[in-house]
Amino acid sequence: MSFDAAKTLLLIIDVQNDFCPGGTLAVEGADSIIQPINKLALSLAEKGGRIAATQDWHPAGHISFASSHKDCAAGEMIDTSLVKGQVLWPCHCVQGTSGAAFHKDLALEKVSMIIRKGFRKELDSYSAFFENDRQTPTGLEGWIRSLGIETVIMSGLATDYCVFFSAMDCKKLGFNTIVASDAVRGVGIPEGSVEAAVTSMKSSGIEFISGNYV
Ligand code: VGL
Ligand code: ZN
Repeated sequence: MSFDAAKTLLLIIDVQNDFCPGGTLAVEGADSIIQPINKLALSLAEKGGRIAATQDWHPAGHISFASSHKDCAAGEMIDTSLVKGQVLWPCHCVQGTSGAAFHKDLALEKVSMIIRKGFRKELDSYSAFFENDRQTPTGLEGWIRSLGIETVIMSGLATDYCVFFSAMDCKKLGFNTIVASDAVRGVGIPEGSVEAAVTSMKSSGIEFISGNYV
């Protein structure tokens, strides 16, 4: 597969302390994706590509936190007024906290856009393109269209949530969509969700690559 690096965006999804070992919603092996992401970012930037990062950015008492609901535990699913089937999570990525900060080893120099999502108390956002009502845009689509981006490479956390929803939206929007397999990790809640996400991404025509491909 070939793509024009100058028309390619690397999207670094939610590489934040709360999703890394020691965080409140730690993804196993999350720290092992940082070097592959940094390498990709540096080589893509050298070839004229663009780099954007997302940050999960919730207000305290966010609707996706189990602690915001009476008698609910993390891992349960509820229906909210805006979203059917909202998974409840431990409190994570609260705006301005160290848990919401990027991992200290993530190379941010080449990042020219940071999209913060999930900042509305009553609405969660997994995808970097649309919030979980599946309608409210984050602005990423407009930004990359105005730059003439044709290909988006997905990296970061988590394969079965934010990476999955971002990649599926990206493909639906008509961009050539690639997941960098060695630069993503999943949470696996509920069990099997990573495998299910990979299967549906592949059957939607999303490509998977690994190694030194930029
Ligand atoms: C995410 C669960 C809750 C993610 C964000 O980044 O995949 N997962 N909030
Ligand atoms: Zn979140």
